[in-house]
Amino acid sequence: MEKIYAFDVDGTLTSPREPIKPEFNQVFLEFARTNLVYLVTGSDRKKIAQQLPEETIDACFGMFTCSGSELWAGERLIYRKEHDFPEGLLTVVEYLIDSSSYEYRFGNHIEHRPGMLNISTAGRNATLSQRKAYHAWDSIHHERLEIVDALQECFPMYEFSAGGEISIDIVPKGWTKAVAKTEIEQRHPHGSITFFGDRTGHGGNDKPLADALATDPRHRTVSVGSYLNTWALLQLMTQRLAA
Ligand code: M1P
Repeated sequence: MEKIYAFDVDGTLTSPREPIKPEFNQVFLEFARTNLVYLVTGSDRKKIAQQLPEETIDACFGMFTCSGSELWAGERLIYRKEHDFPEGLLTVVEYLIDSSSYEYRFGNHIEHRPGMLNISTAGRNATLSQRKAYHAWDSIHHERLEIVDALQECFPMYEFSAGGEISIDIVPKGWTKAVAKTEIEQRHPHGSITFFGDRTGHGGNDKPLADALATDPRHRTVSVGSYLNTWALLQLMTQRLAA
């Protein structure tokens, strides 16, 4: 059976929004060159290119961005799905951002991406230290999970998930990372998929893919705590595959 490996990026190959560590990149690049690897991220291509070298993206068989609304092979766009989000949803999102009890706002609170919205009460213009401060606050106050649950109740035709450190991804129902399973299976009907993700729990944006993979015994999900876990596992797997 063809072995396929799929990796989330933020929190799984890198710290959220940070570049991959050069030493880990060497390990991952070698793994991607010798195995069939896909990336599956909520982020867009521009952001991932700030975090992974182009040669690493190129070494992967494909990269699903915007939660599976785009598929890239290196710099070639294979497909893109778009969606117009309704005014009503945007109004509620604006209200929730305005009424957040987090005391700082850094700008760029609603980002439109192909097939998805990314929203953040702190704002995407937060610097690395500002995003870490919000993330620490959110870990205590659980604002993002509360917003996810509230929006999910009001808008059942959409799916909401907390991805990286400061934001929430919004997609039309079914346009989650689970799309990657369907797309990979179409391209590799006899493949077994092993997916590495850090947000596989309640409200996390890796959960829909992990849940979809769990319906088929050929596939499995490895939940990691950070890129350091992924790094250690890849080193172990590389040694085993070589033995
Ligand atoms: O890939 C995980 C998430 O990474 C970013 O999240 P944040 O800015 O909150 O750390 C975003 O690009 C988000 O869309 C993505 O899901």
